[in-house]
Amino acid sequence: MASGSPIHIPNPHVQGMTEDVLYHLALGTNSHDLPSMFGDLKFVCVGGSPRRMEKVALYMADALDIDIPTGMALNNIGHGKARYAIYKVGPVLAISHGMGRPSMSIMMHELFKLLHHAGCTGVTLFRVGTCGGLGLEPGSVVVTEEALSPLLQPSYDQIILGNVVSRPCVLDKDTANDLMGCASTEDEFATVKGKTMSADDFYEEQGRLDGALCNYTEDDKMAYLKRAHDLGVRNIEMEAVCFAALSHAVQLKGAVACVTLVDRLKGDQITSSAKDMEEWQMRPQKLVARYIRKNLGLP
Ligand code: R2B
Ligand code: URA
Repeated sequence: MASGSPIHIPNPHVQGMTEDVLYHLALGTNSHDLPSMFGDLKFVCVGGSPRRMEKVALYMADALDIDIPTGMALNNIGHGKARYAIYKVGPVLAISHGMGRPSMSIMMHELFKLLHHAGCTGVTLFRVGTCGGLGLEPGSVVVTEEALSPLLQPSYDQIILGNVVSRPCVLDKDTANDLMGCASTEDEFATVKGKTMSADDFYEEQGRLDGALCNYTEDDKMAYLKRAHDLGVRNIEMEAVCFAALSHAVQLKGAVACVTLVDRLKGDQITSSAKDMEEWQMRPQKLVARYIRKNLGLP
């Protein structure tokens, strides 16, 4: 998308609506002045958990030298009425999406309409998340070069009006490369580029042996994970395909950076300490904050 173009919503019905209620965001075109609330947004960070997105917003405020006046808590824009947590710090929106693609998809539809109604231009999206790694030290960050379904195809399939509709998962190569360029040899973690497989489930669809149900062997699991690894998959999570397909469909540039919590070639259970994981989960946004600083021309 050209940096000055407004966000294109490829749905003619929305243009004819006298009011658009963004139900799950607890926002609407008649109830809120969306252009004045959100019109200056240039970067949107999405991630699974509401609490982590609050931390992302606070981290961005600090990294971008944006003051939150003393005594003023960061405002969750949905005021607890929305399904998702939404924070705005200057040109950055941080919004949670829950787990898996149904939850993410609802948020993305309403986010895109929010950006459209607010008249935003030149917005870049980031998913900052957690994942299981393939052959990586836990705590490493993977920047996604291509998002794949559990069939190891770069497509996002939905059933619409009783038909399977496949949308291509396309991520902007330049944004991924620029994000990779924000990694530093001085970082206490490795950042690698690789393909990301998105499953609709944490257990069986990710080939785990430790769910309540499992009717395959450890050899079956390893054969699947190795097949994915041989294709260049370096991490497994639950939203990159939806993120890539839907952002591409509205011509928004997006990139995905996730920290690995476990090496799935070695095990399934997530056993690292809460303290380590808390620190690791800051890592993707460290890269994104550097990207945003560069793009805002901050030293
Ligand atoms: C990563 O972590 C969550 C599952 O634990 C899921 O949202 C994902 O993609
Ligand atoms: N999130 C996932 O979806 N899978 C993992 O293994 C870890 C986090």
